[in-house]
Amino acid sequence: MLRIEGQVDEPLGLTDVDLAKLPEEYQVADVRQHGAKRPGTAIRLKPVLELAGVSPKATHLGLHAERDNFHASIPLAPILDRALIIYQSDGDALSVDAGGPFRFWIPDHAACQAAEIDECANVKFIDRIELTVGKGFDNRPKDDDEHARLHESS
Ligand SMILES: Nc1nc2c(c(=O)[nH]1)N[C@H]1C(S)=C(S)[C@@H](COP(=O)(O)O)O[C@H]1N2
Ligand SMILES: [Mo]
Repeated sequence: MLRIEGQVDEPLGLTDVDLAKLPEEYQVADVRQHGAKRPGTAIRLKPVLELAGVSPKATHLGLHAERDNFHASIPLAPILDRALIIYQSDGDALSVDAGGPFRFWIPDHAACQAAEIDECANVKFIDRIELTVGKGFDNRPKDDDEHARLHESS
């Protein structure tokens, strides 16, 4: 289940099956078209946020992965129209090997450490998306050494 909460009218919990039922126009059949290495079906972020009704006060999007305690908080405006949530592969729930059950995907992200919206923000294993006023909790690596250590450990 993927929870959408924080600065929203109505907090939601969505399964991959719920996301698959959203209109075809919001679906991306294969995220490899958008630079992903592994196959996967995705849904556009914006209609998912619209289901929850995002408060106009919200400025940042928190991407929370309890599984490995990895969290990112990124500005909402620059990614609202392009970010995707990868949620299935071949009609099945996305496997952990592919970053599932849900993986955030920004098609034209910058390299890690290059900007706030970077490859590190393509958070795997997300269970919660949190809208916040101002930047929220973020424990992405802060420099090249931390980033290198993260890659050694995973
Ligand atoms: N939950 C979680 N998401 C994560 C990371 C992580 O350690 N945990 N690493 C990030 C970094 S630094 C990179 S480069 C990419 C790696 O994604 P990949 O495993 O698909 O290559 O995932 C990003 N998302
Ligand atoms: Mo990375």
